[in-house]
Amino acid sequence: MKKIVIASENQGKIEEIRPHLAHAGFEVYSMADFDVPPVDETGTTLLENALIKARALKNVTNFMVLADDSGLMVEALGGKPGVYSSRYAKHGDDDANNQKLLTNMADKNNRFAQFKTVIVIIDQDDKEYVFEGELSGYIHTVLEGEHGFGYDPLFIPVGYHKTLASLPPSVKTRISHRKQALDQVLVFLRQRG
Ligand code: ITT
Repeated sequence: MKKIVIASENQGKIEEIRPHLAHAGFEVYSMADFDVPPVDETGTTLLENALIKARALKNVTNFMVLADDSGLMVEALGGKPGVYSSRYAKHGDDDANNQKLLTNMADKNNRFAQFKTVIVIIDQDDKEYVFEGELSGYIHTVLEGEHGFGYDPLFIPVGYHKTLASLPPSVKTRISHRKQALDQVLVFLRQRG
């Protein structure tokens, strides 16, 4: 069976990616199955950070690897938290990040934002491939919903009236930034056979 490793420690992210790869016929592993030295995400773009994570994992396995770097770009905040989305608040957990975002958006009328995902695949021949996806929406004024992870309780996708965390998970599965990028990954993997 073909094998692939997801270069992530974010369980929410892994659970969104894993079923699609499994469905495509892969035996799916994550970084936790390997002994990977701590990775510093020192890049200034999502692509740089996805490459850093993918290459660090590729150093310790011959399997194909997949890394996802994502961020929330908020227009009224000049694109922040952006590439620093996971470390926006000092303590960097989801609750602290969401509270900081709410505080910084308190006086903002323009609530437009985009989730962006860059996925990097490194194959068995060390060739690197890049895929991107995005989802446009608005930052809500209160936290709402229990599904998903990260900024999902604050993000209302364009065309909807509830946050991603309040909508049925099947909606995020269908429309998310990650799914847009993954759809391209799946076509790529299918074509390679
Ligand atoms: P890995 O690097 O181990 O994959 P991470 O959580 O650090 O995990 P990122 O560097 O890509 O992942 O940081 C993305 C940040 O944006 C992080 O705070 C996430 O919670 C948030 N985020 C990413 N995708 C999201 C999504 O689909 N919905 C809500 N928040 C998301």
